[in-house]
Amino acid sequence: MDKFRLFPVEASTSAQQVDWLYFGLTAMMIFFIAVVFLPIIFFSIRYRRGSSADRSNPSSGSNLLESGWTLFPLVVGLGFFSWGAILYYHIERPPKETLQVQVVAKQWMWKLQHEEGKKEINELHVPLGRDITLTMTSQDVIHSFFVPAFRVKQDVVPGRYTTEWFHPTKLGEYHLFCAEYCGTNHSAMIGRVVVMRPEDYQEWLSTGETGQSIAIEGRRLFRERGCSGCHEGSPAIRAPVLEGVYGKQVPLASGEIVTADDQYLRDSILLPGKQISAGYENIMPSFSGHISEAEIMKIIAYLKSINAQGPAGQ
Ligand code: HEC
Ligand SMILES: [Cu+2]
Repeated sequence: MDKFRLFPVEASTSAQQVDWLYFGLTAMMIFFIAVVFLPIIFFSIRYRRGSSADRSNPSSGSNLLESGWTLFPLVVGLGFFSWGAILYYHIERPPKETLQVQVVAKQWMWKLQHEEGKKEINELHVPLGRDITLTMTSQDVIHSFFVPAFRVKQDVVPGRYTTEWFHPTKLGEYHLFCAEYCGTNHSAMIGRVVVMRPEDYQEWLSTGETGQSIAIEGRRLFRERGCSGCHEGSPAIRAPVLEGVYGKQVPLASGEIVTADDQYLRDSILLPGKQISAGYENIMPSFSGHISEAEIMKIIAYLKSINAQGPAGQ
C-alpha cells in the first residue's frame, strides 16, 4: 500500500504552483480566523457577566481601525485573485512547442495516440522535462482527465476539443482518473501516466506496434474518404484548397470571419452546413456517423502538416 500522505506527489511544474496557491490561501484563512476568533474568545472571557473587568470609558469607534480592516482584506483578496487568475491562465494555455497526444474517451476507457503513431489504452507514457499537450474529445458522455500528481483536471466533452498540458518534473508512475461521473463503470475508468527518461521514451516509441505517424495516417484517410476528390483541385467541383488553412482567418458566407482551429476543422467535417466558406456552395456531405473521432483527429493532424512544408513525407 502507498505510504499515507496528505498530498499527492508534486510531479509537474504546475503542481508546485497550485500547491503554493493552496498553502497561501490556507495561511490567509488561518490568519483571518485567528484575527476574528481569538479576540472573540478573549473578550467573552474577560467581559463575561460578573467579571470584575474595568467597564468605564467604552470605546466610541476608530477611523484608523475601521479603514484598516476594510482596506487590508480588500488588498489581500485582490492579491489572491490575481495570483489565482495568473496561475489559471498559465495552466489553461498550452505553450507553443509541445509534444502532442490525442485522447479519445469513451465509456469506460481512455484511448490515446502519440504524434508518431504509437497507441495506448488507459496508459500514457511521456518523457521527463518536456511540455506535453493533450487534445481530447469524447465519443459518448462527458469524462474528465485528472492526474492528481500533475494537478491538472479537464473535462472531456463530446463534440468539442479541450486541451490539457503539463510539464513532468519527476520520473515515476502516477494515477490517471476519470473525474466526471460517466456511468456504471466510471470508477473503473482509471489508468496511469508513466514519466520516463527521454532516451527511454524514444526507445519505447519505437518498440512494439508503432504504426505510422498520425499525419501520414490522416493523409491516407483524406484520400480514402474522398476528401481529396473535391479538395485537391478537381475541375468539376469548386472546393477550397486546404493547404495552409490551419490557423488561417476564414471568411464565411454569413459575413463572419473565424479562425480555422481544430474545432473549426472538426465542425467542417461533421457539420459542413454550419459554417460555409464564403464563395463556395454547401455541397460538402456531412461525414457525421461515417468517421470516428480518432480519424477526424488524424485528418486534422494531416491538415496541420500540409500548412507550411507541403504534404507530409510522400
Ligand atoms: C463533394 C465535395 C467535397 C467532399 C467529398 C469533401 N468536401 Fe470539404 N468542402 C467542400 C466544399 C464545397 C467546401 C466549402 C463549403 C463549406 O464550407 O461547406 C468544403 C469545406 C471544407 C472545409 C472548410 C475549409 C475552409 O476553407 O473553410 C474543410 C476543413 C473541409 N471541407 C474538409 C474536408 C474533409 C476532411 C473531407 C473528407 C472527410 C471533405 N472536406 C470532403 C467540398 C467537399
Ligand atoms: Cu469517464
